[in-house]
Amino acid sequence: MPLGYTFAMIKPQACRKNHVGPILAMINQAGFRISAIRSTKLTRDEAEKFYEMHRGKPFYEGLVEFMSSGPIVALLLEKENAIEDFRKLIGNTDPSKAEEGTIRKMFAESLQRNAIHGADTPENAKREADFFFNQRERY
Ligand code: 3AN
Repeated sequence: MPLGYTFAMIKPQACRKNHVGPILAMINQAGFRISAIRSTKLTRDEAEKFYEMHRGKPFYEGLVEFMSSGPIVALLLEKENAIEDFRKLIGNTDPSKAEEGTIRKMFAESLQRNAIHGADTPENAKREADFFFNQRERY
């Protein structure tokens, strides 16, 4: 299903604050079907690998630390035009710039603790989905 899916991840601070339920409801209301879902805690190594493309950036160390600090919820989401529509639903990386009604506007605390991740290209969506889910976990 080319371009018909995206990968998303609810970040540790949003899980800790019990925002998983409301965020999943917003995702469903926006027309996404949950094709795979798993709650897990990333090891430091896994977080480093997941954010490999940001290695060397000033925020990389803090990001890896934060993303391995508690449970996350990994999601494979199906919808037409999923990547672009999901990026619209979550809003700007920086919550102070995110539009009203977006997930980050509602649940993010800061640029780092911004509640949710959404893949930005088809290549990354595939890489990230394969990182978390095998074929038997996708429905
Ligand atoms: P997005 O998640 O919106 O695609 P990316 O891919 O640029 O944003 O960054 C990945 C993650 O790194 C962001 N979700 C955020 O948690 C963190 N991040 C990005 N830029 C910064 C920054 N300047 N300071 C702290 N954390 C950042």
